Amino acid sequence: MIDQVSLRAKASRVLLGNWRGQSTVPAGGLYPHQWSWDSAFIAVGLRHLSALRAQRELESLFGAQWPDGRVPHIVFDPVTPPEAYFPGADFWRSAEVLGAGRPATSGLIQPPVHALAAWQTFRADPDLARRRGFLPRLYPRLVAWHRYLIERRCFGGHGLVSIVHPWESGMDNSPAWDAPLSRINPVPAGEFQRRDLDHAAAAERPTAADYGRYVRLAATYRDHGYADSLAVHAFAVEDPLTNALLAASESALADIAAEIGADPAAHRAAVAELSAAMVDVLFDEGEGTFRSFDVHSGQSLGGGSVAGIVPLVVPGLSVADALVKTAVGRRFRIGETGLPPSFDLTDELFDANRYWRGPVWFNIGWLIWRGLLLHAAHDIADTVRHALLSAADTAGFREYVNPITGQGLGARDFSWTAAVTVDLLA
Ligand code: 9YW
Repeated sequence: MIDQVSLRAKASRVLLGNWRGQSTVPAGGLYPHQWSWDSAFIAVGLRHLSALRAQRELESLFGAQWPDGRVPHIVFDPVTPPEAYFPGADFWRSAEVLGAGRPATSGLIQPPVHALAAWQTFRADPDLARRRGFLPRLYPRLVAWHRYLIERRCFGGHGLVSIVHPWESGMDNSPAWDAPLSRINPVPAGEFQRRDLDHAAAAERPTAADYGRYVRLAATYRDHGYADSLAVHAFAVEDPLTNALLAASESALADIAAEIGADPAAHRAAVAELSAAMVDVLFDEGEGTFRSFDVHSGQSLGGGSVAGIVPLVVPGLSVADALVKTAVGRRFRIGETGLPPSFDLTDELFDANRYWRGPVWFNIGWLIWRGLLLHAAHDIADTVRHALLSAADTAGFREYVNPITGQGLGARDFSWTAAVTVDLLA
């Protein structure tokens, strides 16, 4: 039995302990700055503890938005020593593109879950939000963010957004990226110093070769002034998670537009267009899952990533029943365990302890829980909810857990694990 009162108190302590005045760090040691999609999940939990802080969390992130509309994946805390995280502000050199006087950031993006979080944050305290002009101020920024994705990142000609780096997927070392990443020449390990291994076991993190490839891709983008042309990007992949979250966020933007007296029609149309393109290009009917599409090779990438069932979060998705079937089938076993592994349990590439190659992540669990509710799979959603709460309780708000044993792995006192817990308890 979970003691819900005590679990909520413990989760709140983690979340409030990681607050840094304007935003929340994902985890004190390993991730000492602000991360884009972390802040969105954090706001979803924080809204139950302080609606004001949840609004600030999103406002501070969008305060670092680039003039081209991109929302950077990391906003650097100026008072944290540079050696605390690699690659830091001196690697990304955002000031060379943006000029001085703006927050130092990375030049990559992360999945666009922010409009969804903004709408949830509004709903926690509409009076406060209206008094502060929260949505009228954020709406144009969210629109510019989505416009950047649609206008600057649709390289494949399918009306789908491409990510240009595994870090942009939010699922860094997913086996889904092995093939396109294998074409990249790694920067040798001696030419940069990883900081993640100071905080987590090497067996639970990406390998040295993968890390060298991440650095190569990021440095190339930087050296081209963060220009978005396919010629610059050796890695360009249409990923179901990114596109599904964009569609779900467009649906939230329609609600936001209606609330502030703007026209929601274009947002509703975008949901339908994105969802049709996803089904058309990325859906694998035989496997009952979405797969990424590699723009350079023109090939679908291997299935198996949990990203393939996250499109359950898209309202009105035509293939939702097939996804639910896949979720409860032998590859993910969500109906029995309630814990979605990040990769197919039956695949030889499944690795129960290594980062995005098998472990359960709480933000993904939360998305799947919402998606199951959205498509009326209430019993399975309830199983997921209970399993996530019990895993957070037993393992103590770890970054990820082993899907077989439930053992906690990665960073401790991880913010989105605590945030999702608070929201699931609400
Ligand atoms: C990194 C902060 C980030 C998450 C990503 C996760 C990991 C590694 O940590 O990225 O160094 O950025 O994969 O999804 O946003 O929690």
